[in-house]
Amino acid sequence: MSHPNPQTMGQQFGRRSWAEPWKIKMVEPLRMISRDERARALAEAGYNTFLLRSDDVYIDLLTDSGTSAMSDRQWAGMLLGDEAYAGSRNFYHLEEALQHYYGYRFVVPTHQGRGAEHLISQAVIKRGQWVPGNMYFTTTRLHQELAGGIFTDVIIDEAHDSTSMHPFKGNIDLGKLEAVIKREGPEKIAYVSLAGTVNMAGGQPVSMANVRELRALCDRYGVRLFLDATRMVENAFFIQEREAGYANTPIAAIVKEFCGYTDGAWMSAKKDNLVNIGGWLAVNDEQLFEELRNLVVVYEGLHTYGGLAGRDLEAMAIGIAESMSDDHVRARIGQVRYLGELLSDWEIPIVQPIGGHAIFLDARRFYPHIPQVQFPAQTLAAELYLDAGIRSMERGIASAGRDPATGDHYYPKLELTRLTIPRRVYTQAHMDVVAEAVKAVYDAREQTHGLRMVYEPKYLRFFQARFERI
Ligand code: P71
Repeated sequence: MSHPNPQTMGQQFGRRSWAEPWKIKMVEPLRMISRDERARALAEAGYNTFLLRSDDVYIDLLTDSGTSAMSDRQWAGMLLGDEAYAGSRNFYHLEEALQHYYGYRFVVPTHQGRGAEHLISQAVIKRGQWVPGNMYFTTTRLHQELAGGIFTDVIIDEAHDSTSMHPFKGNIDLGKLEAVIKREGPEKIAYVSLAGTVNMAGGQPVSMANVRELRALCDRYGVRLFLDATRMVENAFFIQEREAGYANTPIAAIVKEFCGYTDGAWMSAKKDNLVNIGGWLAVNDEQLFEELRNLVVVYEGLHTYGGLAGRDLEAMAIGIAESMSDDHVRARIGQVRYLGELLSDWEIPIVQPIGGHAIFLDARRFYPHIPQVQFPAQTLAAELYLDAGIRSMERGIASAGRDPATGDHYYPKLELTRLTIPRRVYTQAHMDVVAEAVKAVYDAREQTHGLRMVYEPKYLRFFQARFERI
């Protein structure tokens, strides 16, 4: 059969095609079960994608966390694991990589991001102190609250508007922050909690200008500034692309300059750093480091392994270097953008601009007839699974949880379903299959009803909550 106007996808988008800067050496077979089997699996999982078995999933876009493919070099590094209890050589390799690429002086490994969040929150927050941040992340805010802190959101207003095209929707509103500092007094501020490419805002970046001004503001009041570096490499890509003066600056140099304005960082290495498990905490203040190094032995393990095996530390050290490659980051974000552009060309409501690690479907606009208390984003995640075996994640009212003061739900402005792309795992053909499934679910939107929550656990309820169809 001949085609009237054959075009590659690149040509259809009006550009030369790009390809991933790697080739595949080992494959993992996928399994697709029937629609009836998916309906059964979904009901058994209480309409919660966290409760599905991964064997029942075809394309898994639940998260980019710990789901990356490691390189041949990382796998080779795993065999060089020095499993000594103390002083493993892999720790020193990790320490060197962190000092070299992120620029912090002192390093504490942890088993993953929330291990690091726990330690920094316990070490730095005094009961009743405020923690202003650029939107919240679930585990981050929970650890801040468990340490007695009061989180308050000081992100710019545009971040809460899924249609705003602001290029740096992750920025902190310095006016809002200064108002909190003045109202409470600087001694009541534990630290400013800044995240690169803000996850809950749709993977939206922070500009270099913003962190520079933030540093100046914090210095004026003697307030500390800590960074959630989980997706800071991806944030650097947006600075390179959008901020004047950075077009020819390598990703690695942008990351280092940005981190240089902060007093330290915590990290879920399961994202940017291309490992399946791992995290770290890094600070410049020696006294704080001593405290953290002491705390880590209580909760994670000795300060040279922090809950990880030597081989995990080695894979992380190598992953850090690989993650800083401009080609890698461009291909990674390019793939996310490819999927997003297809969906927005089909006028499917997604958060704009397209962020770094995921496409966020705007469930409010997708299902305008489903009220927020009937979990539109959770509903959309369930429908995508049912249609095509694609697993996504709710990032709306279920994730937001309840206000500890009133007991009522938090009602976040953003009611989103996240299609999160693992790094170096899926091909463009997988993205096409995903796009077509989203389109099919969108076309059937008017016949779709919401959900009611029938089981709600106390902490981070979205992981284990169960729902029924209304
Ligand atoms: C993501 C995750 C993993 C996750 C965590 C909680 C609920 C659902 C999914 C984890 C992050 C993150 C940021 C910005 C800290 C953590 C915790 N994200 N900061 O997006 O995105 O790290 O999972 O290694 O403990 O799917 P950890």
